[in-house]
Amino acid sequence: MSYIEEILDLVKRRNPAEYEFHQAVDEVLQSLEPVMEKHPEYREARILERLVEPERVLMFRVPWLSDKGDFEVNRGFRIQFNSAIGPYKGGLRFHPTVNLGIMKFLAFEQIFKNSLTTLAMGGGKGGSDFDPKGKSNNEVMRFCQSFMTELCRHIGPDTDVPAGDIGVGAREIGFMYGQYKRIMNEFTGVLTGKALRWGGSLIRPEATGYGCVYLAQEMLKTRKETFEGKVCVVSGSGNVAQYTVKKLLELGAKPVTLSDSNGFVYDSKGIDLKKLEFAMELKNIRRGRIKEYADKFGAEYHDGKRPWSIPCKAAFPSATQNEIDEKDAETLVKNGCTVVGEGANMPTTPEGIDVFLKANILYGPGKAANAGGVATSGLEMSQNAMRLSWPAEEVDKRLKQIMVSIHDAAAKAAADYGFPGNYVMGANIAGFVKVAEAMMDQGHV
Ligand code: NDP
Ligand code: 2IT
Repeated sequence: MSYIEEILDLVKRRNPAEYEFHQAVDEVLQSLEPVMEKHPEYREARILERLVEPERVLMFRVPWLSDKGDFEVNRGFRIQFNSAIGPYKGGLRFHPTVNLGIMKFLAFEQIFKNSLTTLAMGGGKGGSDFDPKGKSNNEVMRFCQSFMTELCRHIGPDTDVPAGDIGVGAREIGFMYGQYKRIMNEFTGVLTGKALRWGGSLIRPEATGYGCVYLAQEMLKTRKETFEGKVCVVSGSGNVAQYTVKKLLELGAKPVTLSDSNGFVYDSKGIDLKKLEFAMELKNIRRGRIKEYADKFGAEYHDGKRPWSIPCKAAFPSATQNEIDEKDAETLVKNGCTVVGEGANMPTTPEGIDVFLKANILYGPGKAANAGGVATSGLEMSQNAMRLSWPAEEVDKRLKQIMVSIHDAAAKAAADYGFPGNYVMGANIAGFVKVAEAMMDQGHV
């Protein structure tokens, strides 16, 4: 058994049934084989053994009262995975599928993603199996208040700074911030993704989608191509999907799909700005189903399906983990897809990734492609610390610079280690080395 296999075996034994966590660790560790060969000092210092063990795992009860007066109980999590290069940073996910393995996979990914951003942020993630769907505003508020009543003692602007993810947007961040402030009696940048009026950053709502398209644009440049006229397939219809579509439109591309957990819409005429506005109002305010888009604009609706069968040049999975399997990847490649930008975290299964890599397409893994969101959260933290706010152009310029630097760092690391064009190897290696070096500097902690 190789050293890497030994570590994987240890992770599986020590964390039974945490399948998504195993998958995320497996992918990263496989990429690190050449790094570990080149740096025997990492093995001696047990860097990998330490890296796969979270610094702290918090799991707590979240009791709340429904509108009917029923007692409800959910489970809350915060994984403080690695603080070698900065305070823990990462989103909160509220979704009924949330469990310990999903939280740990997301927090593990976040370590390397945050490292790639060039900013000083460690890796963390949290959330709950609470389902915001179908809940009233007051129920969501009571849940958020109860969640923060426990979480507040574990976080802080220099300790751990949560933000949004699936099911957590501006509304939930507002409710949680209000409760934090009330208990701790301090107005600080303890959460990002805040509303502009009280400490949020311009461009943070747009950042993940915009950043994902910026990274894809950089990948396309290496083949002297642009987005002009390219048909794009996007999954999801939440924050990341919405702003991915918006940026694609600005660059002259033709996005044709959106989806939610019930199915997808295919608009062969293309989703334009007006239709996007409708989808945003539908999803962000009325909180309805994407099928309404098809009903309103006469587009096709495919119930219970994902959009990968629609022929395209570029695909942007922006919903959830493992939404592209081996077959989907084969279909995409067969239909002429040459660019994949992962807005979601770990949306492609390991078998799917192999298909993309073998086909030598421009495949931008989530760690690199969706890092614009957390990077702009980092910029929100900087603005909060200075008690200043930058104009949109300034934040967008910095976001773009960061995405270019992530692209270049991943491309360089891949080439340096003999895997030119392999952004999976590149992102994992570049993200890891900075964290490993910091851990070496700080002793055996
Ligand atoms: P939102 O809650 O705004 O939107 C999520 C979208 O994905 C919705 O359309 C939702 O459908 C769909 N979706 C969620 N879970 C599933 C599922 N199990 N099966 C099918 N569809 C699903 O979340 P975001 O847009 O913020 O997040 C999307 C992805 O991007 C996630 O993987 C997240 O981790 C990742 N990400 C987000 C960042 C951010 O800044 N927000 C930053 C980096 C990554 P429905 O409406 O039916 O629930
Ligand atoms: O997965 C992610 O990077 C996020 N959900 C954003 C995290 C953040 O702290 O902005």
